[in-house]
Amino acid sequence: MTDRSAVRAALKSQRIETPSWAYGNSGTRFKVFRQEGVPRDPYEKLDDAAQVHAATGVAPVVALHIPWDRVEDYAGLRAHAEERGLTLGAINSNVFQDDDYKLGSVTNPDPAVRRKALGHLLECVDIMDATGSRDLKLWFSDGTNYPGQDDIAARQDRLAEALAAVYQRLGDDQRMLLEYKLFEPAFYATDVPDWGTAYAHCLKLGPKAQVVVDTGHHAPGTNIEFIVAFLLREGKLGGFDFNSRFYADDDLMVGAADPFQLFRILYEVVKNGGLRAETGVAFMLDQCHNIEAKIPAIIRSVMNVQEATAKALLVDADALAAAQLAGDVLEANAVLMDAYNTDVRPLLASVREEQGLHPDPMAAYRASGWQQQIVSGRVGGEQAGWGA
Ligand code: LRH
Ligand code: MN
Ligand code: MN
Repeated sequence: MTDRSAVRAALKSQRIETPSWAYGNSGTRFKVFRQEGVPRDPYEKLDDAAQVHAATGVAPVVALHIPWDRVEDYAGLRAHAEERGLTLGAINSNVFQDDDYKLGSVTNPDPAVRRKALGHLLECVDIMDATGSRDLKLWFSDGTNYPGQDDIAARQDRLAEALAAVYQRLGDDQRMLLEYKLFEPAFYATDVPDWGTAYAHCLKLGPKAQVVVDTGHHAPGTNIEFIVAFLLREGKLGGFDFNSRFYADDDLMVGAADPFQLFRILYEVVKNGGLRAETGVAFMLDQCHNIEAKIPAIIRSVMNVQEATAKALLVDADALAAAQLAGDVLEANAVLMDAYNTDVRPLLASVREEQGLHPDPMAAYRASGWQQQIVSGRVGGEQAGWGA
């Protein structure tokens, strides 16, 4: 039997970090469909994030992307967040949108380009000092398109050199999270293509370097929960970039394409202690809402993570361990599926009510009037968005 009060406590203490870029306009390489009322600057993105937190009670942290969220005064941005009950989360570096990075950023064969990229990464740590952020998230689009284009091993050397310089610059309470992605925009050899490459670099760097698992960054059919269990066991899982995908890096709402996979991932998190705050696992979203309304989509995504977490918490650990020890394959599988097949929506509704929240976050947002307010109030100015 699972301890229901422990389940409720765990659900109340989980924190889900939302990405600033999900609030802005975004699209595919074919078209950006602009929406009314979308934030015009990072401050307005935080105003929207505060609505997600108000409706769900578990989303008080907002990740930033530099330069998309570049402001004059980061301490001021932090104050703006804190006035709304928010804190600033991971600083996502961006060394992929500059002409100089055509052949790579930190792995570029040209040392001047490498210096420029490193300068940006170090600037991101300066920003973390001002925003109070714990995490620097590093994703490199670096790689090659054609066999022979560059020396694969030399690029690893250049990567290691840059990572070491950034690691040196981190403060005592800061971490760097290295994100991997199999392909895109490089189509032959990506420099950080998989968890093994990220893990090897992080292991060499030290305890402040950890791996981040973006659920959209694997080959189809990859067993992501295995990676999660392995990294947690090694103390190297820094966090997640949650989203869901049907084909490639689709960045759709987490839990929309494959809620069973999300459950399996969260089961490994729960089983291996990753929900405990001291492990530092960050539950971040990395999504773009290209055709759906943005704030409700983010609320729905937060709820999807909560539902998968609740199901994972409901797995009867004693019954599962007994079945596993007895070699009872069918019973072990049935114990896991029982939890997955539980309707946890009433449990989550009552947990929210206990926290003084509306039992249905989507209804709470609809009733708040915020959407009408931003549509009529945010006119003029350039709307911020992915790549803005
Ligand atoms: C790369 C990525 C990475 C970027 C974000 C916008 O595909 O997942 O996390 O920072 O998208
Ligand atoms: Mn990501
Ligand atoms: Mn991605």
